[in-house]
Amino acid sequence: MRRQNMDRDWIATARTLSEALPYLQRYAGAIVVVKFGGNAMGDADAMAEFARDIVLMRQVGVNPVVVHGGGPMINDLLKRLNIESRFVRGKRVTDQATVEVVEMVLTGLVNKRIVQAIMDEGGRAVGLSGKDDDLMVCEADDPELGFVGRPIEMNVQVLRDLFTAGIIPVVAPVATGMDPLETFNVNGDTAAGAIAGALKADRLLLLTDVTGVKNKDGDVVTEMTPDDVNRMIADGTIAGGMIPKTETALQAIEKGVRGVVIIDGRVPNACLLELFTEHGSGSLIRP
Ligand code: X2W
Repeated sequence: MRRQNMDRDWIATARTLSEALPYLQRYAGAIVVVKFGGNAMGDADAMAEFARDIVLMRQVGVNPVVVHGGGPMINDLLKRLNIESRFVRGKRVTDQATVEVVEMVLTGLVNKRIVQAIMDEGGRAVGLSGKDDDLMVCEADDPELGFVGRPIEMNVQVLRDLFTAGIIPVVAPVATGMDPLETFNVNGDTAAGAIAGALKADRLLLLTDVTGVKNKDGDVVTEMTPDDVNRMIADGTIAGGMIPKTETALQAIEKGVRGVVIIDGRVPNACLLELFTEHGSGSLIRP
């Protein structure tokens, strides 16, 4: 409805849209892979807001791919089934019973929740896992971890087919092995990096619940090269959970991804802020 309304600065809203033009032009036709972690999914509002940003990206001509996690949701069901679980170097030790729960939770519950949220915002989404069309084929990462997979072969044509149809792919990090009866649990960041690498994506956005990569003084470093990252890992500035994330970033860049951004998914409209404003958010790693 058209009306006079002085409660909000509508002129500023129009200006914001106008200022986004160069960014909209830059990203038109770009491939952007977004890793949406279980911790970032929080409540229904956070999910709806994330879905809205993804639908907006698609609407302005970006080809987004959502790769999700769901660690906390897997923990919940394992607990209800009295199955104990532990992590080694950030990855879940995965036996046969666990991999069944992982597949049910990720490809069922979590994947479909995200698909529904995107549909609810007016987008078109299709959920798949690494098993669909052999998107991601894995081998065992480390015998100590059981059925944890390391991607060895990617077949991303199905994602390109979905882009052409205007459909947003939502990928659960579960994969098949060279033996088609095998199922592997893949770390969500690893899966997102492998998919972004195979697509030679323009951007990989790793949504986390920290503000980005910090220097020794605790300030977020807004831009880094792979050399900077290696130096910061070697001298201990990058530590803990940030190590696998930055390593994923380096591997993705090696495969041809143009830039990887580690951003705080708790910031409202984090993806839009990163892509369509001059401010960006979090830490950009690029050659
Ligand atoms: C993860 C897969 C889910 C995931 C797991 O079992 O929890 C491995 O650890 P977040 O929410 O992104 O942490 N897989 C091998 O990565 O979830």
